Amino acid sequence: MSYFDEIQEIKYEGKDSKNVFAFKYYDKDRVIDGKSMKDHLKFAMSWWHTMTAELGDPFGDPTVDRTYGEEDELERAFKRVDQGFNFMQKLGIEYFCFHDVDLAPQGNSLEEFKDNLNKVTDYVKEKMEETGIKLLWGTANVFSNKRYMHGAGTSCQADSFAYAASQIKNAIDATMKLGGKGYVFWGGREGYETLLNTDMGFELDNLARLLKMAVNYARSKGYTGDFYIEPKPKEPTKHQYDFDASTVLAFLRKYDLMDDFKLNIEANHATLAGHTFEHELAVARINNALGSIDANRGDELLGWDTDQFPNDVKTATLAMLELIKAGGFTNGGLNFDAKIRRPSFTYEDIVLSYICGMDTMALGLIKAYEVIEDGRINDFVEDRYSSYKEGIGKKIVDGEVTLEDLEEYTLKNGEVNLQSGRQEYLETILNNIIYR
Ligand code: XUL
Ligand code: CO
Repeated sequence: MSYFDEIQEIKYEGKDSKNVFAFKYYDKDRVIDGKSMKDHLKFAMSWWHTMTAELGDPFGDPTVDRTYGEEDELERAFKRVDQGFNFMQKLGIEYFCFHDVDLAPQGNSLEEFKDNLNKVTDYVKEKMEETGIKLLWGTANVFSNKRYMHGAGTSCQADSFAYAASQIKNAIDATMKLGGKGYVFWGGREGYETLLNTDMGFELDNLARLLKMAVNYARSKGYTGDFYIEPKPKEPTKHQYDFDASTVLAFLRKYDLMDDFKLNIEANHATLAGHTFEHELAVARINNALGSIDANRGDELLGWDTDQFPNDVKTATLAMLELIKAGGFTNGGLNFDAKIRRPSFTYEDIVLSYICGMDTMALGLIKAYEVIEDGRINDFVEDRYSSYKEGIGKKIVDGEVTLEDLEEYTLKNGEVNLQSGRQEYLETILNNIIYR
């Protein structure tokens, strides 16, 4: 098997093309509102599901060959780098993201792992210089190994905390070495199964201690990028501490971490928390904390993380509207932390999934700007709150009235003259724009 070698460069051919190996909407240099599509979207490849995951599930063995023709694990890691850059170049993807364990084999000790990570990142750096491809963010996998069965930063065992801290230190070093402007904490096992054995307050204090150590370390080495927390409500633990955007923001505020952290919002993590993708993005945005986006969706009939590629244009449009309202990405980007289905085990399937995912987000971006240009939805929202622009409403906003003043006002004003929320009108406009 030749992995991604046989796949041609994927080009933009426009919406009438029937070539599945072409973009229909993602025209990377097309300028929208003063910025190219590629700079709006900042697509990033995830190393794990794209280059490493073998598609096993709790009931079945792996279905895909990820050996890259190499028995030796370190050699395999180097081949994977070749193929990863090959893949990104063919798709025109300018960024990638990784967990430490996706890049390099863990060997038999922390020392061996560190050494392997150094060797592989030396090679990755060479490839980055050769191709111009950049690192979006790095992270440490402190959830898969059994030493993290009770958590990493929230483990009841200090040695697990210390091991995780060491891995995080090395992953921060790797991120900085590769010029990354983001470092992600997804709390893989930071949660609990039962309160009968859990001191929740102490575990959260410890998680904050770990995050502070990471910030102090990175800043002392000159790191100027962002740290992100990626909220998720459940899986693998029954109750993940980073449940959703609001929960994470409350945690960051309690422990005084807001200056260094933003959120990395993942579509399906929102769904699992009982929210929409756009809700989570909006919560992040209104708190000035929208950092980066994990685009993969779930399946609303399933209660777990399927990590599928986005293919729903309406969801993508609403998500892109939030991103635009937030002022776009600064250090962040849009990564596909997403995988193909277990029976889709060929390398062609991976390429097709990325093309569809990138086109979905690109069309979402185009449609979001059409919604803005159309103006009717925005005008309606402006008008909906217009009673706060003058009279008693303005006095409320300006803090000029008390409860007594408002009683006096209401006694004179009488019953409220209610206005319709007009959801049907707004949904009609949205459909008209998306499906035209
Ligand atoms: C797991 C998940 C992770 C993070 C990075 O649900 O989303 O892959 O994106 O650790
Ligand atoms: Co994710």
